[in-house]
Amino acid sequence: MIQWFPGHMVKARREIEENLKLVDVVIMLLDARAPMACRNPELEKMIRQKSLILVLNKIDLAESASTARSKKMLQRQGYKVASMDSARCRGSKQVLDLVRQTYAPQAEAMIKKGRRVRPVRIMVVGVPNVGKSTFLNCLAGRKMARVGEKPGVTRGKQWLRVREDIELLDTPGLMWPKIEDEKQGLKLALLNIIGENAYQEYDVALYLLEYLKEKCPEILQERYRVKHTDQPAEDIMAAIAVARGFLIKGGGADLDKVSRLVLQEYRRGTMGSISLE
Ligand SMILES: Nc1nc2c(ncn2[C@@H]2O[C@H](COP(=O)(O)OP(=O)(O)OP(=O)(O)O)[C@@H](O)[C@H]2O)c(=O)[nH]1
Ligand SMILES: [Mg+2]
Repeated sequence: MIQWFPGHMVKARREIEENLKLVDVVIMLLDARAPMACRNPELEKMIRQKSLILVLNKIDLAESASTARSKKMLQRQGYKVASMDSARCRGSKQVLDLVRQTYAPQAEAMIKKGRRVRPVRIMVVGVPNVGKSTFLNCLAGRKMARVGEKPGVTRGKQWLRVREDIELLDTPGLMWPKIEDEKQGLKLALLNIIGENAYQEYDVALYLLEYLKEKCPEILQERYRVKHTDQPAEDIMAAIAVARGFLIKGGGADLDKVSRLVLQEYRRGTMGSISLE
């Protein structure tokens, strides 16, 4: 079973909890390729009392039909949902509209009392590496928060005035102590949400190949030159090694190298936009 709950997250959890009092709206980012797997039960419990907006991020790496389906399903459950490509800053208008809508009752109350409407305070939360800092930079229109390809980049909290009317709090990606569902752990690892020392790349690559085999065998055939996709994922892995000439000394297949390759190509979208839900 994959589990990942590094020490700094205990402190991060406490800080998020403390700062919730200061916040008007919480925006929770989910990876559009597997939004359900990205839902952190602990985090959702903590923010239960707050106005929440869900943002399906990285839509450029997801299948649009699948993103639309997830969005509809979440909306039916009563959530406010937007979708974004934060890397290219596409979709921010949708998010800002939802923020305005959510903050309107509070803003009106301030006006009624004859007070100046203060900037809306938004906390951005989510599991690691979903793009929280990138999202914040997009809304700010400039690079204010540090971004990175690996999970665990943002450590301390920081309030940033991103626009005239918005203050944003970036938070470190948060996991929860125990992932109950094995598939969920594999999806999170595949999406690079879980730190790489918490799993074997080989196991996650096998999961990916198994998934591709069922869902889009043509990728295995065309991109990786696998002739027969109806064989076990282990054999597909070996076939890719042979086709690519990934061999270890003595002539055996270099399965670690294949694992790294397919994980990287999935994560970067090189093999296409493939959703997991
Ligand atoms: N393709 C694509 N990549 C994105 C998008 N948003 C973020 N990224 C990339 O995802 C990686 C993680 O981005 P960050 O903004 O650091 O993610 P984070 O949620 O702040 O991560 P932690 O601080 O580690 O929790 C970076 O390589 C970003 O460039 C997006 O919408 N599309
Ligand atoms: Mg960050």
